[in-house]
Amino acid sequence: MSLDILRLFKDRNAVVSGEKISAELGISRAAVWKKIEALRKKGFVIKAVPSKGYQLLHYPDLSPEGILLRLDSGLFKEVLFYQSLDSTNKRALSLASKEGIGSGTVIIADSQDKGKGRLGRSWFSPSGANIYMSIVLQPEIAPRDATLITVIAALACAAALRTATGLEFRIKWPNDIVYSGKKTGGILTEIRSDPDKILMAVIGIGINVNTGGDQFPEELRPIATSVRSETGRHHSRNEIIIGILREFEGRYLLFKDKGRGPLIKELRTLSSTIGQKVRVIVGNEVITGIAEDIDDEGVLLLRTASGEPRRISSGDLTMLR
Ligand code: BT5
Repeated sequence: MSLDILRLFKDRNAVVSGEKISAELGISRAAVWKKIEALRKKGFVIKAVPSKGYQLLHYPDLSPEGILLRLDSGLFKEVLFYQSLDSTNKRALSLASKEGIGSGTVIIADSQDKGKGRLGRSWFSPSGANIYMSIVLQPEIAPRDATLITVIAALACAAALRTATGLEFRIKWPNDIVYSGKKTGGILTEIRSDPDKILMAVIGIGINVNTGGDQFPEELRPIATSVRSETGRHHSRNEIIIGILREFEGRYLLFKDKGRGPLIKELRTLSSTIGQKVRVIVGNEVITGIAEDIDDEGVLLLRTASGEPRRISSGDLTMLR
């Protein structure tokens, strides 16, 4: 990564002289020029200002350097970027178990050819448009609070998308980010755990950012949407990723400080599920009823047509009209 040279461009629009870069990094002017060229090849737009130096005008749309430099985080320490992966979750799990990558590593890919949903389903993951990322975390959370990790991620996604677009994205229990009833993003949290301790959580986040509505496969068109389809404009993936990670960190610290109360309160406000008639599939059972509330553990409280109350901690939910 070229973090050393990029740090010198941290002040937006600053013109940094070749001389300064060369002195700060302890390299020759020719080596500076090579580094600038290498950055340009990666998609950084760097203007040469005659007799003054260089000005960084644009980061590439997806750049681990740009994320790390602007994140300034105590939680996220490393960003690994891949042009293409089978699945960022799969890579995260294998790096965590075989190479011991640390808590706070974020894995991002431009495309996935085996993007995973829950229960063996697949996640449509074309290149050049969307966010596919996995956060590796050793959370200080008891296993009974594991569902809270997905809640924190979903709230972070909704908040970051709201900031980027001004639109109110909502959360469809338990793991969907939706806008006007269509799925914009999904979360897949995978946990390795002892009975009393979460050893490792991999939090996979997929967000449709710039895929056009007609680029979704036919079967997804009625149920999926992208940020661009809703706002009518292109969005920077880096901006949204930085937003998600900042919002995630804020809520994770809030949880450690104040417990689940504030998170569940926010979830109830943003839930597209509460008050709706729904069908939930839990294993082989199909339960239909009104989703009445989400309790303090993130469990869905449902009342069936016969008036029976049910507590559902995980399942596949469809809204019924
Ligand atoms: C999810 O599963 O919603 C979790 C998706 C997590 C994807 C991320 S991408 C980064 C990380 N690495 C991975 O390999 N996965 C994670 P689920 O609730 O099971 O929903 C899956 C269903 O959503 C599919 O069966 C389709 O109906 C639908 N679907 C697939 N791709 C979609 C897309 N791009 N946008 C909207 N809906 C989609």
